[in-house]
Amino acid sequence: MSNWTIFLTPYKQAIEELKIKLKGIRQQYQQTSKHTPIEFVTARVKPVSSILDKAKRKNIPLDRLEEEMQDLAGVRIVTQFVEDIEKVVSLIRSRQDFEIIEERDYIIEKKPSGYRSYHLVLCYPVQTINGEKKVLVEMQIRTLSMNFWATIEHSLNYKYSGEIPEDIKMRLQRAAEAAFRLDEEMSLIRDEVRDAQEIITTKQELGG
Ligand code: 0O2
Repeated sequence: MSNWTIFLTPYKQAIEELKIKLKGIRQQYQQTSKHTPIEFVTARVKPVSSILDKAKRKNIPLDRLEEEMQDLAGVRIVTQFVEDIEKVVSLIRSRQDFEIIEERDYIIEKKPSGYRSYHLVLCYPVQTINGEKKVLVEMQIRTLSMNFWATIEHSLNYKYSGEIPEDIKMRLQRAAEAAFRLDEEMSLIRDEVRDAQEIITTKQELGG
């Protein structure tokens, strides 16, 4: 690849636009004092060193990255409750400004590591000075609890270069189960939490 900056520019633009759009959704919920299904949004363009590692690992030729590496651009939406994930997915499905080309549900079917998250691959049109360019964007939707687990597991994977020792792997599996139970417990008290949050939002609006 002769110029990574130029190659990755439309991906950068796609994630910046998606961040603004998702923050817009969050604000609209807050303005109506309704519980927002979006707690926060993060996004990144994959660093060149990670692109090269993944291309090597998955045998992807560098001239096929656009088509075959679906997460050059990544957007992560974090929710409070598992039920919010469905809400966000249906909001995304109803949009007219991009196309969904794939959905992977690692919540119903968690990964062997214990990883849980809902993945969507979008085909997102970016307007450039040379016309429209469609890029793939991977969107990950997960709860705070799933995000906590995935963040810790990701750091450990990095530390051990993907070869996490068996005893730590087992602890991670147990932690994944605990994270799952936490989501279940939180769902059970969801209405109470939502009422409290709506009261807080209304108070803030009244300057109380
Ligand atoms: P990053 O930027 O470091 O997060 P593969 O990449 O081989 O796992 P595939 O088919 O490309 O698989 O897509 P998949 O598994 O749907 O999504 C890949 C991304 O999901 C990963 O990106 C992670 O962000 C996340 N992910 C998937 N499995 C796990 C897991 O077991 N643990 C954690 N912590 N995250 C996971 P990358 O490539 O790791 O990049």
